[in-house]
Amino acid sequence: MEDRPPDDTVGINQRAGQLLQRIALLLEAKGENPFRVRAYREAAAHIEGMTESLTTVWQDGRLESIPGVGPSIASKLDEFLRTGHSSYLEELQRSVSPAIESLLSVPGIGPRRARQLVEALNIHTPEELARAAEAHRIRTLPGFGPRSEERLLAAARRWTQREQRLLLGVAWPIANHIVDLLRRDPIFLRVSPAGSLRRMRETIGDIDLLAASHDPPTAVEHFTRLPLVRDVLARGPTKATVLLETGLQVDLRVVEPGSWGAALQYFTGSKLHNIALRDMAIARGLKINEYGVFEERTGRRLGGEIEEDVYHALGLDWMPPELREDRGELQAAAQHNLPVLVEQSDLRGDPHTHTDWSDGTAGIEAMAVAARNAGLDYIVITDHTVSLAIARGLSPERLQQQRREIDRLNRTLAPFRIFQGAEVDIRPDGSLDLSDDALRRLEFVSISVHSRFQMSREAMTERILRAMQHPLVNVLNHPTGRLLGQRPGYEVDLEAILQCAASLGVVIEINSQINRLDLDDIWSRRAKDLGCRLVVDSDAHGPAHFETLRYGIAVARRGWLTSQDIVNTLPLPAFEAWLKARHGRQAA
Ligand code: DGT
Ligand code: CA
Ligand code: CA
Ligand code: ZN
Repeated sequence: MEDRPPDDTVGINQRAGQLLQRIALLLEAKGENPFRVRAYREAAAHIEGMTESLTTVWQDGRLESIPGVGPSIASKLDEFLRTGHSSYLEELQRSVSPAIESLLSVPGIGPRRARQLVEALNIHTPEELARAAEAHRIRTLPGFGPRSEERLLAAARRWTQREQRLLLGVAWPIANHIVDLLRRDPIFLRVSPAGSLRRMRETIGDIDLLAASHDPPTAVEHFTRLPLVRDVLARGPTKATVLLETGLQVDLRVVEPGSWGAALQYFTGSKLHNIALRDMAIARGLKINEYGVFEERTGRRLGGEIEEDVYHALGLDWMPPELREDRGELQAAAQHNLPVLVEQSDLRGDPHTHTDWSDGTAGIEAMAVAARNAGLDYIVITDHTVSLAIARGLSPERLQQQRREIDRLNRTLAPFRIFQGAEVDIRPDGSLDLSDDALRRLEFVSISVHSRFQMSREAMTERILRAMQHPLVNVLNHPTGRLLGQRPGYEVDLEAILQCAASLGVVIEINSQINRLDLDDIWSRRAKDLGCRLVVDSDAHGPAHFETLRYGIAVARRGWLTSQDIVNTLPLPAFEAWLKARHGRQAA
């Protein structure tokens, strides 16, 4: 997907989607017709899922061909694409009180509760909400109680104390766009992401870029004059910090080409990795810094043009940035024992995708074609099951209808292969949301917790352990349920779950959705050590979402995983054989 248009499909489509989502929220706050609210949300979901840039669709006069977009929404998109803002949104913001809007930003507070809190208790901000909950003033309101007060308190605290870190999946496309722009400018000899972005951490504090140039001051000048720069916060002869139009902060440092490698190593970090590395250097009578590697006694420079110089000088193998967290990578590099990390191009299929049969935005064929264009040989369609009503979950009858369409498409799309699976809901008692008969008719079963997150740790652990015992289960999805920046995972004994998964042969998911990345890096590594195998999948709800596989792969790499650890690196015949072998174990 490297032939992305320069205006960055994901960026503009996501910003337009966010605009419509905000309008929907404010309309909801005003108690507007729910069908109108839903139309905005539906249009937003479709736009966020499109592979084509919204700009192109708009220029071709095809806005109204987008599902959910009628003349009224089209006119708002038109203004947004022309001017970058929406007078309709601004008008709505004027008519909804800032207090309501501010309270709506706390997860778990809808318009009705927001209005109630403002009117009854004169609460205007998440901070005031937290204080009122601490003073037990909320439990007295009609419709609230001690439990819901406790939950609101936790949500308000999380909101007010949330770290202002950006999702990797938001920062990465923007950073790469800037890197592309700089690389086209001949004053820059080399440009690379650095810092946590190059290490592909799940969230990013600020974007760090490194460049090499024979003329650093002019290079810095060119950087600060990029059109997407709103403000220059700091500037020197070799570095600058700028604020982008989007509010993002970017640090650029420019070095002479001779110290490129040393500087790249230094500014990639992590800080802990660098400190450990420096200690190793001192023990060998060496000194390393952002200019190079030096002999302590003589001051002689041993290298620094390429990153390998730094590691090789210490007898270490070069290692991928994802490993540089001081989690044993230096010892492994010294023993020439680093793992050969899985790469995105190793993925052969995607075992977690949705279609418009449930809450996806595209048909089965469009999803299959998008997966094929992303270089995959097979996908599993895993639409939701009935208990997930908001996602229009499928009944056994609907699943059978869907199967006929999948069979038909498999005849026309071969050798590409579509498998029929389902993302089966785990009920609160640990039973599955489909009968054994219906499960047996599927080719693949993955299971998820989507409800009752507030159970006790023991009950939640029991619930998931019981669900995994079902012999037809292939994969446990997003095992912790966390949403980055929104909610922590539910309370659960993950260690017990991973142990059980390893012994049952249930595969653990690394979900690539940019706000899930669930399991995370540390637990993925633990899962492997306990004997689990994993999948890296997109949970795509639209054709554009296969791009997010990059972020799930980053988690796997940061978890030291190789392609042998990831089931969907199997070629189609081997994957099919794995499904058949599991399916041979009949449900009791
Ligand atoms: P972030 O921005 O919070 O996501 O994390 P980083 O890792 O990008 O950290 P940042 O932006 O403060 O610094 C970028 C890199 O510069 C960092 O990964 C390593 C290097 N660095 C920064 N401060 C220090 C330091 O005090 N000592 C050493 N050895 N390296 C540092
Ligand atoms: Ca940074
Ligand atoms: Ca920085
Ligand atoms: Zn899903």
